[in-house]
Amino acid sequence: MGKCISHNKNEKPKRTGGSLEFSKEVSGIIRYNNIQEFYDIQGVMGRGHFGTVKRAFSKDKHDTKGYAIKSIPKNKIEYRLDLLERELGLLMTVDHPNIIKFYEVYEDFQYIHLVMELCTGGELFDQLIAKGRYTEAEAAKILHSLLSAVAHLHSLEIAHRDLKPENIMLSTSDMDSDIKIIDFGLAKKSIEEGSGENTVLGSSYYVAPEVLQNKYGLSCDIWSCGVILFMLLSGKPPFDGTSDMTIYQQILKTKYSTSGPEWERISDEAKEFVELLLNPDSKNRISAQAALEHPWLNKRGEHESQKVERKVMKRLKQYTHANKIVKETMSILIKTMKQDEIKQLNNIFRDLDKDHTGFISAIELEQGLSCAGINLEGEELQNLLKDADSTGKLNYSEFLAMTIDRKHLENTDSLWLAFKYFDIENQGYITKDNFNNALRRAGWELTSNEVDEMLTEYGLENLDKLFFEQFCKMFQDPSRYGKLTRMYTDDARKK
Ligand code: PIT
Repeated sequence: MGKCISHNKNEKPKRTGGSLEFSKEVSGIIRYNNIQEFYDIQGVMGRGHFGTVKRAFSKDKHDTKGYAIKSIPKNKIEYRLDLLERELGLLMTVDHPNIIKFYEVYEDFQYIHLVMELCTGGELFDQLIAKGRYTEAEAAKILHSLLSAVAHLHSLEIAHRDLKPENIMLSTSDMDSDIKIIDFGLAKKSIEEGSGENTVLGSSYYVAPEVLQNKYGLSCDIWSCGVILFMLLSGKPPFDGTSDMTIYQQILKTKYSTSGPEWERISDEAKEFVELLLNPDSKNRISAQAALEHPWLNKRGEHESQKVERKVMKRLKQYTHANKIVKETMSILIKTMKQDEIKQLNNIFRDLDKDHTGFISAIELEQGLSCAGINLEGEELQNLLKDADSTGKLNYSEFLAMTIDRKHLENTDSLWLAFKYFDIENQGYITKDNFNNALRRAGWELTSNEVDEMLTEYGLENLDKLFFEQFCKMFQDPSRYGKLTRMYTDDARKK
């Protein structure tokens, strides 16, 4: 650290010298290509910790989804590389419908660019100012999403430490848009409860009293959720003042009131919930997991997941019969899907995740399937989870890959993007090596015999080049897709 960074624009990019020295884990994912070749970067959407966030579109015209790119000037972070590394590491770890999705990272001479999911609805903060206050049902919906994201973070022992309406984005500009937590610049893994960090973090209104006293843990996020809820319901902060100092004094007194005129029409259940979140005793404050069981959150109203559940669960069952190329292609395709297409799946995911960890266990999956009238035999269920990953649980991205509508596999525009992912050298065709490498990148271990076997299924046994047309045929002939892939999985199971 403290290394000199060259800003000489004529110098050719190289991995050492001008580049920052990240740990192995993080440096493995950094791309040193010119980001402008891949993205058309447009206007500024916001400013966060170090750097600006701009809206961007992929240069691939088949990918119309849109992205948010946060560009951090390297000269601002050279002394705090550890912080950026921590932020990247955390963004790579988390995986939840209400947490901003992180796609890739580029480094050039002047900047580190983080490519992230695009939220087009702006900050919850701006909406709060425009609206003044929310109905209980609207506030309950926001708190439910917020707390399920926090429960996921806390299950990974990650504290966000800077939850505030400025760091909560609305996914779309729809009235009932879901929320996404952003900005992991202050987030930290494994802070011991009550240990503190010798720094006062976060914005003054939302800071927990124990943070000011420098002995805090994960539960400081719950306090911030309490302040946010207080503001959503009443339009006012619980602890106010004319300066940071006077606000801190109020917070340390931990006295607030839910009895002013703003609270007259608010239910007792809501007030009780606010009090549970704003418990001054951080050790006994309600956990995110327990808060999600609070009856007030049922006020958010019924969503539509029941109707689609059976269809989604059927797709999940079908997934066990798909081969690895199909599976990997589906996981590539979810990257390019727009938020409105996956909104229902988000609800179903949260419904299935009964213990609110952001992972679906074998028991939760079995219960979900049987509620939808689908019975999976023990072995089939185990296979489904084994495919997902080694932990025996499904995470959010895996769940999406398994349940997206198969119609995406029939759409040539989507398939083109997947094809390009396999064709990493941009040759216009895919070789067996490309397949193998792409599958390995995604964590599938296949021998060259197994790849041959898979290609034989499609009548492509003597292939050394697979062109786009043939690639599409692999997905677009459902009779063959069904029968042949089943043969393959049966075979594989015998091994
Ligand atoms: C926006 C719009 C959008 C995403 C973001 C901001 C993301 C910001 C962000 C900043 C971080 C971080 C994660 C996400 O760790 O679609 O205005 O520092």
